[in-house]
Amino acid sequence: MTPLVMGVVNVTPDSFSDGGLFLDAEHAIAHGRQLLADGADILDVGGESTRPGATRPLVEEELGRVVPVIEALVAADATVSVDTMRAEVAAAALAAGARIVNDVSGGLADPAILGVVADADPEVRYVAMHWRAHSDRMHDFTSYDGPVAAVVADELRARVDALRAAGVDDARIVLDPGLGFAKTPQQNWELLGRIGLVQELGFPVLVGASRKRFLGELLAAPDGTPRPVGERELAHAAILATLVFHGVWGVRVHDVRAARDVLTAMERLGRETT
Ligand code: PMM
Repeated sequence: MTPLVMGVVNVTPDSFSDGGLFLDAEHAIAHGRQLLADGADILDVGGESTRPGATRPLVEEELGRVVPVIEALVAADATVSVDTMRAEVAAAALAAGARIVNDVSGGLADPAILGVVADADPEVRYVAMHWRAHSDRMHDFTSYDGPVAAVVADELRARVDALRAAGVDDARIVLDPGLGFAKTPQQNWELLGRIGLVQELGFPVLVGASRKRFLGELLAAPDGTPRPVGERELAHAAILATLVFHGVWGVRVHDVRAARDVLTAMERLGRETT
């Protein structure tokens, strides 16, 4: 089965413009429309950067960033997910037409988000990502008491327990190993190599490897300079192909066109090799 392609629409302040919120939203909407045209199945709209070291926006800032963009992309017939850790933002996003809550903290940052999901339309899905701490501190949490994939699976199982306790049906839950979140590059590779341990929990799995630092480090120049963000796509394509073989539910990517090319070629080849 071909995984769903989730395209990333970041609505964080645009360092190339001083046009303020309106221009940031306009850019994000245009970008989302482009990703739809490129073949995205889902658009993941986020107003908080979770890059390593990032500090958090105020809840009002996050709301002001994501809600207008979600409304516009829903109006363009997109299936929208909201990338947020906050209950208040999740509720506003669902009211604006989002169908998936993508919570990188798996409900740990703001446990009230689980109640928001439980009370939402039963078709609304929830992505619980593996997470240990906010981005400004996550590097202090890379110690795993055992093989990283096994510990991540255990900690995700605990998130499933919390979701069930909050009244969220299993059919609505998607799990994500959280590449790059409280993980060293080595741990990201181990997790990818043993993604089956996460899949064995019995839920659909989403994976976001696109443009992440561990790829920049893998492809670093001899002097150690990481490969620039825009030049990591071929390595990412190899990871996508592996994830297809593992049968993941979805992939979260920045370059939808490139991801779609990989999936299209694999589908075509698959028709000859059955
Ligand atoms: N990674 C980022 C943000 N949101 N959501 C999910 N479900 N999985 C991820 O791996 C994930 C995410 C950070 O990456 P970005 O800054 O490149 O968007």
